[in-house]
Amino acid sequence: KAACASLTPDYMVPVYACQRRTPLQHPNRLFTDALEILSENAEFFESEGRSLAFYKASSVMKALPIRLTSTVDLCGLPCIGEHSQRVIKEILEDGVSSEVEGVLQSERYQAMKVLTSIFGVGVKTADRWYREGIRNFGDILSSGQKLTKEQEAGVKYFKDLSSPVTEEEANSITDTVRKAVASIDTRAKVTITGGFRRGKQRGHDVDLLITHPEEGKEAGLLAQIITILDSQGLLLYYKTKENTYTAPREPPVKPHSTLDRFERCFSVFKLSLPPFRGSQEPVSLSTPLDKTCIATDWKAVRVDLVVSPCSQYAYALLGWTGSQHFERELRRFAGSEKQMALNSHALYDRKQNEFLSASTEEEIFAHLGLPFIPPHERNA
Ligand code: DCP
Ligand code: MG
Repeated sequence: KAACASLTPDYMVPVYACQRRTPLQHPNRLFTDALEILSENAEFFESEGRSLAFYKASSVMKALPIRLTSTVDLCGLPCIGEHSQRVIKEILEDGVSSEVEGVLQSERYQAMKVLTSIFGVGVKTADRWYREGIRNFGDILSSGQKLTKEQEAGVKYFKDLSSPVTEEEANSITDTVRKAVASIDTRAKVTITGGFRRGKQRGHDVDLLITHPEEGKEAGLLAQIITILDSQGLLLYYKTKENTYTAPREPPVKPHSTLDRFERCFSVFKLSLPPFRGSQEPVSLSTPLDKTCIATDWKAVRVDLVVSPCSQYAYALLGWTGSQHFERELRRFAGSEKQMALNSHALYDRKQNEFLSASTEEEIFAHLGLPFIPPHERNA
């Protein structure tokens, strides 16, 4: 087609996000931010299909190597539906999308954004609260809502938990957990996963994966780690979940299920901070004693600890590195293109009727017939 004449091979974008390289930085942020607001807003209305459609369009644009300057450049790109094209066209012409501006101004979006950002509050709860007239943080407290223990922690530490976790803070927490783990068993291993493994400099939490080179020796580790961290006064809140994954002898029932069954601890850490960070006044000889570095400051940080037996470690690592969309696409690709079922525990081949073992992420990509995509390029 004539309209596609300007396309170069650089523009060839494969359909599945797990088939393409998506770096953290890309030149089309203006468009992807807009599309992701529409995706998020659709999610707030529990329109999963619409939410996914906008996200898919955004994700394709994140993989483009150059900045989009004309709708002609959209030609030949997958997953960018009519609605997304309209939004992109408007941004190209006016610099902004009126639909996105409308969403950002809407009372519902603003309220849902705040409410869902509270630890322990999902879209369903936020929606119910919204319908009861709750709009902001203060409304929750004054309405006398019955909160879960998790939500209580979310409310109590809201300010800290809504400020991003820096890479430095994530590394400091990882070190602390490593020390605790090493004091129990020097062979046990702690790996940072989630956004930080993909090269993000900020995140909403710290995701740590724990394993042991000897199968079975990972059992019981988490309880001991928690005891140590708790005795050091480092856990402001925590809740554990037992491992409910039994040795795979039958194929996964729900191939698209995103929940894994590893032993896990959702927590809020008390992270010590160096005193007098940020905008506070520098210390000098005339600084009153009570304003010098006597008390160390601290910050609440969300930390997830996940324990995997070493036989499932590669799958756990792949599943916990994300991005969430990259994971969703890996599972969709496995199911639709390869007749396989993938989750964070295993890969099942429905044609051969067998589980495919892997000790590295590379082997999993190879099982799926995909080129290996390193963590830094999984920011789909
Ligand atoms: N994950 C998933 N499906 C979910 C939730 C999580 O596949 N429904 C996986 C992919 C995520 C990883 O777990 O990358 C960690 O989840 P986070 O919510 O912590 O996401 P990130 O670490 O990617 O982002 P953030 O920087 O916000 O923490
Ligand atoms: Mg994370």
